[in-house]
Amino acid sequence: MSEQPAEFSMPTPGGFQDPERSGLSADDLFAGITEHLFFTLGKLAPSATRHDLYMALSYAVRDRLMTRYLAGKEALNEHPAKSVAYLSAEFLIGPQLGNNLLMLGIEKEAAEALHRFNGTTLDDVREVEEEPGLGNGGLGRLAACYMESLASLEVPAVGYGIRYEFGIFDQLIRDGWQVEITDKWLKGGWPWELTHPDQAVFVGFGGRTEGYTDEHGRYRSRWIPAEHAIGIPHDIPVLGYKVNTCDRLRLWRATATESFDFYAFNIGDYYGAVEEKVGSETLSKVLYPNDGTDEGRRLRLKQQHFFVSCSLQDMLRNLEQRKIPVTEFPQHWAVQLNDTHPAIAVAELMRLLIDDKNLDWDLAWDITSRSLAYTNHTLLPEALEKWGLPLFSSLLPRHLELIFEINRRFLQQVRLKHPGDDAILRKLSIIDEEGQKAVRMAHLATVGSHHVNGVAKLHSDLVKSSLMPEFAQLWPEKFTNVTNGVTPRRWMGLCNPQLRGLLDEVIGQNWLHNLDELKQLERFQDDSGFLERWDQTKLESKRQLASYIHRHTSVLVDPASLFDVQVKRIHEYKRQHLNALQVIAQYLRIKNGQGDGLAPRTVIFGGKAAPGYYMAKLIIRFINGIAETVNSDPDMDGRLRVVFLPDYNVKLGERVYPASDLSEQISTAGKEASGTGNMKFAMNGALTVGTLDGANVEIREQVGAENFFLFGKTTPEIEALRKSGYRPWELLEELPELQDVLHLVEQGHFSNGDTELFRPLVDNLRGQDPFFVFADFEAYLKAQDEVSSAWANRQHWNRMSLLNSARTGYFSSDRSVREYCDGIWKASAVPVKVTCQSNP
Ligand code: NBG
Repeated sequence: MSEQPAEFSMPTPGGFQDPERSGLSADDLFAGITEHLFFTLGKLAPSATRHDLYMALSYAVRDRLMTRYLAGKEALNEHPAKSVAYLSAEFLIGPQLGNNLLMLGIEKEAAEALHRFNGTTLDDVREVEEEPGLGNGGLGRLAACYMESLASLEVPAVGYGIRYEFGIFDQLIRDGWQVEITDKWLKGGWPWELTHPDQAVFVGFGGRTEGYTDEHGRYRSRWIPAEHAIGIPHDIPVLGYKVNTCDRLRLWRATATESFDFYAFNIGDYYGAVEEKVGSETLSKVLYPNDGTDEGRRLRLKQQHFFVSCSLQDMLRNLEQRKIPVTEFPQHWAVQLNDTHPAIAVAELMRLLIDDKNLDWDLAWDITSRSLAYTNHTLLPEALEKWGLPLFSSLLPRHLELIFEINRRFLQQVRLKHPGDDAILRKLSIIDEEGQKAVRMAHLATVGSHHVNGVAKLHSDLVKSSLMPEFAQLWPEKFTNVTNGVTPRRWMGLCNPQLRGLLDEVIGQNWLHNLDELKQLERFQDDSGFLERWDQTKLESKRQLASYIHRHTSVLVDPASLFDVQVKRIHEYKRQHLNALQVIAQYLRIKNGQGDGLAPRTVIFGGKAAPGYYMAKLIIRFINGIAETVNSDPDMDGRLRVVFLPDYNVKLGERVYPASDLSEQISTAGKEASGTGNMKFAMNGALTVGTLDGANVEIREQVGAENFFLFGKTTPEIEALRKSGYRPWELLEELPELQDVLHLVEQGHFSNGDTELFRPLVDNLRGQDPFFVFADFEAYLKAQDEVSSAWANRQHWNRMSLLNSARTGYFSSDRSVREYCDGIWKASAVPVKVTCQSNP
């Protein structure tokens, strides 16, 4: 990536001592907090609550981002360069305060300033911060990591998405079951956003199209939408690590065009008078949990079109304001489609260029297909989006016309390559003609993009070989891989201060800029004194997690035991039930006096199940049943504990990763596209027990096979088993230990004698076992035995742990984002200079 410098001087309004509010000392921050308590919150310092202090400090920190936030825009005006537009229906950004302090390098100063308010600590205020749960899991968190790395690498970028009023639900556990309650992240006020109503955008829905002849005698089509919504941008600054680049997340909130229908009101219909307003505003009300049910499908498609249209119009307006011709769109915007949720962009950009900007088809198509690129995040058929034609045409009639034309031209290209092959036309068509006709969004995205990438080597290979082989054959150069990465700033620097301190001391501070520098740790691999310190930092994090566990679940766990952790969304393919069955096997061994070689373990689970996903919810109930029985059995004291941590989210992840010894990455091979939790664990020194799936494959390559507990069938072996007719009930006959485990479950041992509760789970495994739990069970137990013996030699374990951290530089999202910039976006750094106080 080449670099172009740009300079920005803040116009200085007179009269203030610190006109830019840029001072970074403890005194400056103290003044900022006091000022915001008084002027923004209307509070006097002595009566300020923790939440007030959190708000006031956040505003003071936000002030310190403003010069940089504005400077980036100015820099682009002076030196036009390509910006990345990352379109994503989800951004799981996590708490902002601590992260911004880290990025500015002012954690100590902020702590000192806060301390002057009755000894308040940073932890006190960070604890009351609500996190915006604007995503379901890995996909949304990845988008947040990428935005951070883009800013840290000084690349101009905007993350476009939806400002859901209600994000992912909060999870409670009642009687062992998951209970969902609405997430009210905005209830206490959220200080990190800037609303720009002046930049609002109109979006149409429904209605009809009509043909007409324009003044040049050309036949054209015009869309007459039945309704409109207005999108109002809410911007969240995304500051890079110790640089001046401050990118933006631009999230759209929907509001009605006419908030009040006076005619309806005058005839006495009060409800009718606000009906349209209520209708338009439900658009950005709630994030969809990914449970693949039909409910709300119409609203979901509306959400997708809403945010995509707002974002593309915003990009076009931006060019217009800078007097850049629309034909230069691809030189100025690299638009990334994060999964198929924004895939409607292919048709919407065509519509805007043809209908609004009056370009002809070929030019519009050239611009569109040179600007868009698509990332695929899953092979699971139920997650590949399709929209039935009746729904699509009633909501987006003009888009459907355009899609038919895109498809017609595309299929003509296929015909030339495969003359007379109707089967291939049916397979590749954007329109699924089988059964109820539907638009295949992955096909639309692929046809309209210049690159299509998977998110780990194995996954990208499977996209080419099994998901879209005919497409890959047609356009081999289009398909590529970018293995996921995570930001080391949040996932090591911020969440693991103990480890950060140790690393800063022994390898210097540059590793947070360049994670490959962790390699230097290798020189300590045989230094027993250092390994002891390594162990102590881990122990300290485990103590803190143990205290959290006690406060939130009342379970007492021993920080000296092996913390064996599986945190992620609950899904059958991720196989939390395989882990649970293995825990029962260990329990039985201990009960039967055969547990001598077993490491004392605390097995920790966490994750949300989609509200409509019955089997996933039953798995949560199952884990809680096991926990209750195991934790109340005196025979298990000092040997086994099981914990289900409620409400797993970014904030909780920050507590969990540093405190883990063993990372469970046990999905059925071929199912997990990449995983990113697996990387966070390894960076923080956890060893992995895992299958050859997703990015596990590359983690094992990097850290070394000898520092990874591998088990299980490979993707081709699973495929072969499926093809040969997998019969789990027969397999079970050869697995006596698993039989004992299942008998105990069926006898109601983990359900207070209730023999029915877990029957659907056991019957499903015995009868179908769609994710090959039985097939991998024995190998998994064996791998867990290896874990136990490795734990017995602590010096050796610590060495493996150290080597895991040392060799995970590759999984920094900086590396992934560089690959996107060089290979897909062709975007470069634009370093920004500011004349206000710079970073320490
Ligand atoms: C998820 C995959 C994960 C992957 C993330 C980020 C979806 C559709 N996919 O394996 O399941 O790590 O995407 O790429 O949420």
